[in-house]
Amino acid sequence: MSVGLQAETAAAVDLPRLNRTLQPAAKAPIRIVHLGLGAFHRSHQAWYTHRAGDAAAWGIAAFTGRRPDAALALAEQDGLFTLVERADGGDTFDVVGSIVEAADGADVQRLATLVAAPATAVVTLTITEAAYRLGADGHLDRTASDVVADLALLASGSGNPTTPLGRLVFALAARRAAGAGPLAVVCCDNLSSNGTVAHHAVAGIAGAWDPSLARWIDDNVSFVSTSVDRITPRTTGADLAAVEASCGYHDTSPVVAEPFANWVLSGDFPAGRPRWEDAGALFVADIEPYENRKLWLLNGAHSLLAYAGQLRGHTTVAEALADPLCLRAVETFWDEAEANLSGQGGTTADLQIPAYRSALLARFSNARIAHHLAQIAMDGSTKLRMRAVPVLQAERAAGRSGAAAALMIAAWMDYSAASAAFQDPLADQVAAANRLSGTERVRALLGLVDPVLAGDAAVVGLVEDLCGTFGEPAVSP
Ligand code: CS2
Repeated sequence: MSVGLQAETAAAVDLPRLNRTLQPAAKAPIRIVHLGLGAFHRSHQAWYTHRAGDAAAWGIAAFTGRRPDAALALAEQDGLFTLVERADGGDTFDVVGSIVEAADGADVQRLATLVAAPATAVVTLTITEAAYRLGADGHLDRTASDVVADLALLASGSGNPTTPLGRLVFALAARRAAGAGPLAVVCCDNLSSNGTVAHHAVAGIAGAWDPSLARWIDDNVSFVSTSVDRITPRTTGADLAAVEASCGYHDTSPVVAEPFANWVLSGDFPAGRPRWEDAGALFVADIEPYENRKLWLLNGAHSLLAYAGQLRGHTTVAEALADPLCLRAVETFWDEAEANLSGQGGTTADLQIPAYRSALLARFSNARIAHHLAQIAMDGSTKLRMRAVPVLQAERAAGRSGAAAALMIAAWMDYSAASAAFQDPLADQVAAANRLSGTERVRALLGLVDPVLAGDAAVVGLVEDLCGTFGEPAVSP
């Protein structure tokens, strides 16, 4: 929550502040530690925990990432916040009480204390796809400057790690030292096999610091894979005002989300977990079909709309989807994705793809949710590896062109050259590639997403031909 938003409404009205005196809500004991206290954590894992049948036994201590602001604002409300469920037909308001401590992510000692507490059974993560520091080869990039810096800090013991995974490794070392036993780490970021990715990244950092810690993690930490879903746009000043008008209190940290929510989990919880199934979570043995359906159909369409839509001058998902050129690109990409989802072990019927697709069209068209394309466009080099590359690879392996998946990559390339607001962990390399021209530029940009594809002249040619499909941009930052 930005300080600007707080100031704007605090000055405008004189209402009581939301807290546990105003809205009596007992604080559950801390048994979950969360890294990445953003809007999505609040609309998703915190909301599921709040609605679990045994919610009274499961409190969350949530840590911010780079800045303390969200923790400071939430701490003033004893962790309470309003969830605004925004349907086509109107808003409903619910106070969520599962976050019982909101802390600055830089407070690594507090994180270590809580992770080392025997009562803590679960660590959840929403730290962004890019924070796993995966190289294009799918493994931890140990040369990333912040990873190098954290490894040096851990080795020297001279300071606190600054990356979320460096902090988690530090805290897991404290748990080992305390003899507090096994626990589950639950990755809630939009990555394929996100539990395995989290495991590799954590083990990579731990192993480079202290191989015996990496072995302890392998033996004691269960990395649970999940598919998470709930469209959660950034909160605006108008949202704060809507809460005040409807609820009669001042809340600096409300979160707006669509009514739809989905959580599929796969893995063990050696120290227990809340009954999230009471709130609709699904526990499965094989998560891959679910995660591919979500990553390709929902997130893939999102990325395509983010780049194509902005190149066409649109600002929100709903606006972009109303543009026939963008809609056609999405439908064609979905056809390609679906052809490859269908191939998985006869799961097509369970996945109910036609219904899923039409539900997505309805969710994306919810014009009351102003989901900004610029928010989705960030970190594309990482996101495309999950959203476009697998479909493109599968299509080519099946002897087809993969042109719709390639179009998503081409639109990202055009956007990267056009946007003043381009944000990406590889922004410097992207800028350098954009100084090249023609085929060389396309090959260099593709190499940042997937070096193998960049080595395939036919794919480079396909992407190059598709560049410019959405016109020469007037992208607003
Ligand atoms: C979006 C996701 O920003 C993005 O990349 O695609 O945050 C998306 O809104 C969520 O995964 C929906 O569950």
